[in-house]
Amino acid sequence: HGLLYPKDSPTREIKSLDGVWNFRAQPSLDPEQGFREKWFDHPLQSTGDVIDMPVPSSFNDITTDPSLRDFAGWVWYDREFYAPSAWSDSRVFLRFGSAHYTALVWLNGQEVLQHSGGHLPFETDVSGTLQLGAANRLTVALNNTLGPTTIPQGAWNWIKEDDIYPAGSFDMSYTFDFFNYAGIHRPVTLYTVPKSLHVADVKVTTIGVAQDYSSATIQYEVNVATDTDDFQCHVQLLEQDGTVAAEQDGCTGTITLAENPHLWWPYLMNEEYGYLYTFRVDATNSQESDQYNENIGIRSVFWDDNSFKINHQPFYFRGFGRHEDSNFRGKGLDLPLVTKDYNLIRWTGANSYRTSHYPYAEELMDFADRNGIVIIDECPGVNLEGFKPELLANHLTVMDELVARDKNHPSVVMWSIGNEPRSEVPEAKDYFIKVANHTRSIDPSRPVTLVMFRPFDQDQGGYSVDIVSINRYYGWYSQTGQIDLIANAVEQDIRNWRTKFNKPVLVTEYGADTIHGFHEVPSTIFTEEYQTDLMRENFKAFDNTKEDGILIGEMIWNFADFMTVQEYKRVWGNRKGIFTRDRHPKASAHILRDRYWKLAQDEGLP
Ligand code: E9O
Repeated sequence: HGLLYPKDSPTREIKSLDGVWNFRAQPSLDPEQGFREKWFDHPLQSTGDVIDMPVPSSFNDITTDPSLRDFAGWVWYDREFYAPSAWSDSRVFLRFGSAHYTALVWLNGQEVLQHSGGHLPFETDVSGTLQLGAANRLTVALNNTLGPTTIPQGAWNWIKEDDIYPAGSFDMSYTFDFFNYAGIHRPVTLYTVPKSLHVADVKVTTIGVAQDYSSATIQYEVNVATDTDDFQCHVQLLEQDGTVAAEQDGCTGTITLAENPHLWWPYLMNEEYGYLYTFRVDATNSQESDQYNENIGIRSVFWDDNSFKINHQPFYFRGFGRHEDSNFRGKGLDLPLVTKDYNLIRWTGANSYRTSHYPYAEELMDFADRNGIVIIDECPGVNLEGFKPELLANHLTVMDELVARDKNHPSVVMWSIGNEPRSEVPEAKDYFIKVANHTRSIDPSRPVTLVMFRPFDQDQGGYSVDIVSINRYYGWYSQTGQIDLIANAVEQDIRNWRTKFNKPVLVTEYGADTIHGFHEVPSTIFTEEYQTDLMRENFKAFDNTKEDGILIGEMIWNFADFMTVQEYKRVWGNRKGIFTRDRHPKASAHILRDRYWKLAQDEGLP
């Protein structure tokens, strides 16, 4: 079964279970209590005090309770809902967009789902458990604890009990800086499909775009879940205005659009950026049929040792590293924020971003498709270390789940198998070659990158990749405050990576923490002037290496300020945003905007 995004259609109905749920955190001294007392067997309310918790949202910033903000362990959610009796002719699936990190799910006291991994969807058929025409109770136990083999990794430690710290004191640490927000982060949905057959998965790949754009070919594969083999598929490709561009029978096949197809173009590369077709599938047997409508874009991605191209044209990434992060909601899906962010991205003239450092909500990916924003799709393998077989197994699974979810998004042009691994150790080489090759085997249509940060001569991860991505902080984490040393160092460094691995190079991070409203001339660190000075020096290095055909893109760290773990090096989070956490522009937003629009103009605006 695939993990198609739940959409309604003439044959499918959707019911959202988002809203205010009951919630209870399980004190760390007795993590088993909820399981021992079978909290999933009764309304959570009957087990003791519950509080209101919105879904989707992180739970950390919702209350005033400090122990909940930095909580580690099990939390419990439940809610009641009705399922209409009209659903008796359907199968019903229960789907979570994501829940961080390990989830157990019960429906009416019966365990129906388990999932580990905080950023990808999971679902199951609940037809047998759901009570139609009656009330149902859905219970979720969720654990945000990270360990040595989870992706990403972390450590949960009891603090030794002594005369200073009471029993039950603990801390949780992790290898990355962003705050480990937890909760049911994305929509919870029930959806129906016909009983005897349904479209379980659809995969559509562009396999050819003519050099003169006069024609294009896509290949498709529809997976139908059914018990019999007397069924057929009818597929239609619909233009944005609804007219039929092509149609044919068959659950697998190719379609060639021979008369000037509408290609999917990145933002500012063509007037018709973000053009989407609807790929409509009707699966039918003698009794009933099911329809699913997938949005697809027709575009080619090409890469070799010297170039990266979309629709045969060199593509230079003008972009951002980002986070899913905001006040109150933490990492919970927030559509007003998502929409605002896309408007700000377009305002800067950017054409791309990386989903640093985990897969973002499916709703964001759809926005990227529609807005022509190009995505480097990153798995949650951030700052990995140790490289043990069990970690590798989980890493391959998360790549499977990520590619399964995002394979049809035209915006996704590259997979990132990790960010800043401790890849100077020899075992990193083999580890990342395995992850990269596995990713290529499930999706040969996109290149693979790994984002590296060790010195180029020590790194072992780069042997695995098609595109070398590097994070560079001259003037910040090294030679702090020395603006004059930046340009040459960055340029030389880019050239060194190119020489070592002989692949196109992408700078996926550079930047400086900046408190908006701090000003100083000459600039000193944390002022808005320092951030802009540092950027201008980096730009010099980018221009020189771009001209030599080495650099294929630049992404500033970060789009917006974001929350981190509490530590004395961070003042209310990581402040490298060019927007504040509330999305107010710093001076840097304006100079980035000038540069990105200038780069777009040099390429020739449509
Ligand atoms: C990853 C990103 O998630 N790169 C980090 C970003 C940062 O601002 C973080 O938010 O810290 C930068 C890594 C730079 C490593 C330099 C190490 C120098 C040690 C003194």
